[in-house]
Amino acid sequence: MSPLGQDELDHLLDIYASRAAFTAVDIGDQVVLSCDGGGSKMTGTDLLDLLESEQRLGQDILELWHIEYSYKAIKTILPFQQQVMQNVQMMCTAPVQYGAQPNLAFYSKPDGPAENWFELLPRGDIAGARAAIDEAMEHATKDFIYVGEGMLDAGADPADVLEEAKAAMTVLGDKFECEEVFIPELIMGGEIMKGIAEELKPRIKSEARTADRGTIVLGTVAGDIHDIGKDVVVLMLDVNGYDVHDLGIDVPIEKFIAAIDELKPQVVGLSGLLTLAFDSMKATIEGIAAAGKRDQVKIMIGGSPVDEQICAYTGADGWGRDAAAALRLAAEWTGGAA
Ligand code: B12
Repeated sequence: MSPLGQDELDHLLDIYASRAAFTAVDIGDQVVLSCDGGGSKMTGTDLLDLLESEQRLGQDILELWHIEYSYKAIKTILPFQQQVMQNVQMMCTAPVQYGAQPNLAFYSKPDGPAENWFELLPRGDIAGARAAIDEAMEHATKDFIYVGEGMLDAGADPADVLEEAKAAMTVLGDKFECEEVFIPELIMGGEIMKGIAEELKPRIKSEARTADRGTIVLGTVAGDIHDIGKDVVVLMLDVNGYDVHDLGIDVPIEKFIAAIDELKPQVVGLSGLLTLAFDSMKATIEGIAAAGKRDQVKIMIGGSPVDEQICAYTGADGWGRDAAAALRLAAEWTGGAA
């Protein structure tokens, strides 16, 4: 596929920036489908046109996006999108992607309810600023849960809701790398993500199977304290009937070995997000082998930077991109269906 020329890029920008409800553009074999005008402008006919274009042009992803799912905007958009989602599910097989991005500034004055920390900080009111951020985070978490529950009501897979939230965390990570946000924002993002997972847990649990499918030990390897992704994996394995033992974060090799001794798991999962974690994973797997226990367990690794190459480097039996992959590996290794 040849790269787009400047004219075409400008044209695309016009489309994305336009207030039009739906636009289908045919450039070569591609089709760009865009819904940027907010929910209220899309009518049944637009939806049919969109689906027709999509099927005719072979596009299999339908995106329903709204950038700012926060505070004021969220409540009016969601019911509309729920309906669209239900229609889409009845009429075609296109996966529906929701966009949700946290913007804490929307929760502070003058638009939102919390005090504005950008005003409080220069006045030296650090405690007040901290309280205002906490308040904003509470609102943001509630709004995410509102969206999450709405998507579930409309028939979305609970795991997809968590994956959507994960996508927002990836954006945050990229911004951190470019020095657009800093550690406090990472912490806030982490808190929000944990809040979402916690709130969705009962909902996911009630929909999942509960058969006893085997024992799994999981932990974040030594030197790494990231646990949000590991917690999601633990949650998904747990609700799918595995007896999961979470060893926590920064887990030393000896603790994994002791857990294998005591709990006799079929599967051990190692999580890690730092580049440093690769060596820790390798050392953990070598430690398990040195303790004579390597053939007693299958070992899977995961975390955003992990791939096939890292899997080979560490000596793990498999790796997973997300909780669904962890579930597939566990099922394969314990002789069940994912
Ligand atoms: C939130 C966050 C934090 C929070 C963590 C809070 C917490 N309780 O976990 C805090 C603020 C504490 C933090 C600290 C640090 N962080 Co940080 N953090 C992140 C961030 C933004 C999001 C991570 C996250 O939670 N994602 C959401 C979850 C759901 O996704 P996930 O973890 O990928 O998990 C999924 C899959 O990977 C998979 N999975 C996960 N585990 C497993 C296990 C198995 C077995 C399987 C099969 C699958 C699997 O399934 C999960 C669900 O889908 C990432 C950015 C990123 N792109 O990942 C940076 C990031 C990981 N952090 C980074 C850094 C540098 C740090 C710090 C060193 C910063 C500092 N200077 O102090 C410290 C690390 C301290 C330490 N020793 O660990 C870098 C790492 C760079 C690198 N290559 O090493 C990243 C990539 C940011 C960046 N782009 O620079 N961080």
